[in-house]
Formats: sequence, C-alpha cells, structure tokens
Amino acid sequence: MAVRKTSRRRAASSHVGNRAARVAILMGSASDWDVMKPAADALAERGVATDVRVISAHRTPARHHAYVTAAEERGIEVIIAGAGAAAHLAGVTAALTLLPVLGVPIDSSPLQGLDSLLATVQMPGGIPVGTLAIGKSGAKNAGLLAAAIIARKDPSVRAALARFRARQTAAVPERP
Ligand code: RP5
Repeated sequence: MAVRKTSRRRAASSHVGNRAARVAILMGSASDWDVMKPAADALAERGVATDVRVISAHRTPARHHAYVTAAEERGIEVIIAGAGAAAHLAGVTAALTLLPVLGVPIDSSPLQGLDSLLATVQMPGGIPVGTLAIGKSGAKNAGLLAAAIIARKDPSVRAALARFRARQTAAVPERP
C-alpha cells in the first residue's frame, strides 16, 4: 500500500502524550489521510488522543469487523469514518457498534464526493450515521463534533472548545 512517509509519521503521532485514544479515525484508504487529517488535528488541539487506522469495509472486512467490535471495550468513545466512492465504511461501522459514528464523505472519485455523500448519509432508519460535509471541512467538523460529544463529560475538553470558539469569533473582522 502506498503510504507517504509524512502521512505515516503524522498518523503514528496522533496520540496526545501518553493518553489512551478516545476517538477512532478510520479511513477506507491511505490515500484518504490528507482529507481526514483535519479530524485528527481538531481532536489533538483539544487534548483528545486518537487512533488513526486504514480500514476498508470492502477491501479489509475482517480487519474492520475485528477493530470495530473491540473498540468500545478498548476505551474508544466516538468513531469517525471517512471513505470515498461507494462509501459503506461509516454505515457498516455503525451497524457493528453502539458508539456514535460520524461519517465523512471523501471527494476521491469522478463524482467528486456526491457518491460518497449519498452512500454515507442515506442510512436506513435504525442505524444512524452523523454525516458531515464532503472533504476537509467535513473532517474538521467531525473532529470538533467528536470533541463536543466528549466534552459533555470532560470539562477540560469543553473549556478547550470554548477557547477555540472565542478565538474564531475574535478573528472575524468587522469590515473587509
Ligand atoms: C475508497 O476508494 C477509499 O475510501 C478512497 O477514497 C477511494 C480510493 O481508494 P484508493 O484506490 O486510493 O486506495 O474506498
């Protein structure tokens, strides 16, 4: 599998200090990492450690099943799943766990992510996937949303989110 050296290094350092991972970030291909990295960054910046994995619902189904069914017991609280094309990763992940699953459609196919958006968002009633926007904005928001879920029970993550929102607001000029 062609993984750029920088990508491998960044993904391996996604743990925050020695803290155990609380959010899993799954992607269907190593080629998705550039799009999914903002999710890992958004969590790392709020002190939430992540476990970043290349896991495909289609190409590595046994790896997928083994990882997702063990995730909650390992301390994972939220799973983010990004995939392109016929993007079944988030939906099948949601079918295998009671953890909240956030889906990120990736614009890696000739249909520029519309295919993955529909595949990720159009879940049948009963198996929910919280679907974010296509591409890097969706990945960033998936990370922020996962942090917001964790913040319900973790005051330090809540405080970090509040600081981020205040900084973001302060950075908007009153005039162009
Ligand atoms: C999807 O196919 C992956 O999530 C990726 O977005 C796309 C292309 O994968 P590669 O051919 O680059 O491995 O399953």
